[in-house]
Amino acid sequence: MKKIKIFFSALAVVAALQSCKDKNNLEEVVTVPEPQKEAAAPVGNPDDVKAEDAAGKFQMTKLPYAYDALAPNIDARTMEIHYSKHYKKYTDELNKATKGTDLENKTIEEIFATLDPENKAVRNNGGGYYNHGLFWEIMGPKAGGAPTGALAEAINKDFGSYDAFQKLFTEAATKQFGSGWAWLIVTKEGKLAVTSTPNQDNPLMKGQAVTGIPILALDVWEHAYYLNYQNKRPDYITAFYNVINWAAVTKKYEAALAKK
Ligand code: MN3
Repeated sequence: MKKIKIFFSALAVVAALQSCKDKNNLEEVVTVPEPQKEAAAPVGNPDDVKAEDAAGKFQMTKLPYAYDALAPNIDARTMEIHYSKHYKKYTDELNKATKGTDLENKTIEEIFATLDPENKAVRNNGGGYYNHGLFWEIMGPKAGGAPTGALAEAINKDFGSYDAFQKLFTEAATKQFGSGWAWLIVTKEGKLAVTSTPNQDNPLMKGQAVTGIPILALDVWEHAYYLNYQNKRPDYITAFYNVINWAAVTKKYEAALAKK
């Protein structure tokens, strides 16, 4: 009897070992599929994104680089959502708010110069449309550093030094409470100034405390940085200096001086 018991016990051990082996094999099979694929879902192409109203007065400014071109300073997913969802929405809503009105015959700058601040649909969506268009243009891959030429001279003249400008701009972006924008502008006297605005307002709008032509813009809405930086807005502002396309800002500066 004892012998039989031992025999069955031995069988049980062999069976258990076998099942363990099978389990291991099974686990291997289960864990083999590439988990990477899901994590690295491909981002889209900004050129595929168009305003809903193809015949609308306001069309999206082309993103002059790929969604992932500004990484790691601004990640691809943030750029994609920002451009294809937020910016597109402002563009679509601006077309709806101006269609069939006399605003449709004006440029966005002309609209801001005379806009009734109570016209919230045009103020918010027009601001969102213009501000983001500028924001995309003044950033770029392999950018950053400090400006050169005429703009560098003007920065030294009006702020004392590039470092002094950067300190002021960082402060304006950091201290803007809640959603808004930090700006470098050319005033009507032809001088450079740093300012900030709430929501989608900008310094071209009638009634702003500081007015002028924007040449550099930083979006400090949470949607611009939350995926990568969460609540750390100062880290996002620091990273922004790595992607400023100063050649593009200089062109804006020269155009602003010519418009005066
Ligand atoms: Mn934004």
